[in-house]
Amino acid sequence: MSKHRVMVVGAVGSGKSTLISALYGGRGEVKKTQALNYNAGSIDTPGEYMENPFFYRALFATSLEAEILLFVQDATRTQSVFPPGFAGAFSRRTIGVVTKTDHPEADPERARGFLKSLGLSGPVVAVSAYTGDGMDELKKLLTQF
Ligand SMILES: Nc1nc2c(ncn2[C@@H]2O[C@H](COP(=O)(O)OP(=O)(O)OP(=O)(O)O)[C@@H](O)[C@H]2O)c(=O)[nH]1
Ligand SMILES: [Mg+2]
Repeated sequence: MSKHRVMVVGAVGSGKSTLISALYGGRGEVKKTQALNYNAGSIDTPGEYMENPFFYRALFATSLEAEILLFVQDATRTQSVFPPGFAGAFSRRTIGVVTKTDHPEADPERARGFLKSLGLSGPVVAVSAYTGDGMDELKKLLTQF
């Protein structure tokens, strides 16, 4: 795994905590994230921090404690909560992650399209934390950075 600390940002219920659990090994069921959650390798953020501009300042401040930022887009969602160019405003390496590609209603290409307008410095990876699809690619990316 990456020696860098990874911060994960995205909408409520987009699969951030489940992704972190799949990357770093968590215990069983993931609960709703209520506050910034610091771990050795990761910083989990509540979806509300991305959905309410009141919290943007907290995201920017917290990002300074990470080296890589993951911007998560749920493949089942028909909308994006990210303002255009949002990732470009962070002085960190930024990667896009499409989640829940296993879901019957997933549209990974639509999700990729949303992430393209974010101004990411890195690539977009599509994954399923459930099936493990794409997870090796993401892990590899994180070790390369
Ligand atoms: N089908 C499918 N469902 C997933 C996947 N990853 C997460 N989910 C489901 O999506 C829901 C939300 O997952 P969380 O990981 O809690 O989402 P979150 O982004 O951390 O949400 P907040 O903490 O509220 O911001 C849960 O019911 C998960 O089981 C996946 O890869 N596939
Ligand atoms: Mg969470």
